[in-house]
Amino acid sequence: MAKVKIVGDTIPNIPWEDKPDGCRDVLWRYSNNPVIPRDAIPSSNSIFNSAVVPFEGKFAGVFRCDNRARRQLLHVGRSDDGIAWTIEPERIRFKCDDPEIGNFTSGYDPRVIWIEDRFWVTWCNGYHGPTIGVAHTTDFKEFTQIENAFLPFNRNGVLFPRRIKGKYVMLSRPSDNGHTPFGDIFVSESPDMIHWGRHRHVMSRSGGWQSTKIGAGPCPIETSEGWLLCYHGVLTSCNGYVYSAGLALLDLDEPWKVIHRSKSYIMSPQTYYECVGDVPNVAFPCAALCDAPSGKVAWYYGAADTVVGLGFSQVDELIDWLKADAASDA
Ligand code: BMA
Repeated sequence: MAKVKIVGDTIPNIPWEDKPDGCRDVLWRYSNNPVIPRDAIPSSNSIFNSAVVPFEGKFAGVFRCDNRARRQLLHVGRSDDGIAWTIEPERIRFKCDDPEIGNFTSGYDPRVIWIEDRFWVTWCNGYHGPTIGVAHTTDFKEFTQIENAFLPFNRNGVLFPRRIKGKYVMLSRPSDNGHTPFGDIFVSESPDMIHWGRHRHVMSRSGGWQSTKIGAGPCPIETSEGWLLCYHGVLTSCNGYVYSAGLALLDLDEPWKVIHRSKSYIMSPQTYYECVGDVPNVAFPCAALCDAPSGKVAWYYGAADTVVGLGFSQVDELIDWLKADAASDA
């Protein structure tokens, strides 16, 4: 029984592996990573930065599959155990009332979350530059796309799992049309998932591993201590960008208020499959499964823009680590 309460699902079959003896990590990696290879479907160059959710007692998700023309596309995947995945070879064809918006050019870095009566998918959508695409589904067969949430340029649009004070709430990271050498996290609200406003600043880039830019990762996890947010941070080294991940706790009612924020990364690219691939040195979390009663959290992250990795952690340990790290002089 976890000390910190997670408000969320019970997932008795959450993928899990106990922390190895002697491991000092708070977020430890699955011993058989990567869980999805780059060539899981015939057309793929790489499969990474992808989102999964519990679905009908099993698991489903939306996967970033860059094809061999190096076009960024979104595919459905399904799994009985959250570890062995079958990715559909055909990409998602969104239904959309407005051909201007429904004219899909590219999509990447999806997030998926259940809110009230349906799954919502957000992703980085090509519309005269990157912005935040939004669609919903109930069955992972038919996806209905609605308006883009924001003007270009924006990335890392990440929804909260419930309305706050009656409004849908989304984190995002305004950016540029390229590889964006800057970027901070903002939050916006909407009465209807179409009109977004009341934009508030959440947090800016900071030192070290998060000094170039930051962006929200998986959809925030509601806990008795606040919204637990895992976010990525980027360091510019003489060898290019390095993508690591850290944690923050946000106020439950006013999520632009940061209660704690990690100074250290909780995960950085250190294994072979995170350091070697199409874009070396990238660990990019996009999804978390949480089993509320046990406090188990399973994280899915893109590794080196090439494959999908899985990691595990325990909510009490995450919060204890975050508080200690935030208060440290790291
Ligand atoms: C970002 C996004 C991510 C990618 C990362 C590293 O700008 O494009 O999809 O993982 O760069 O290449």
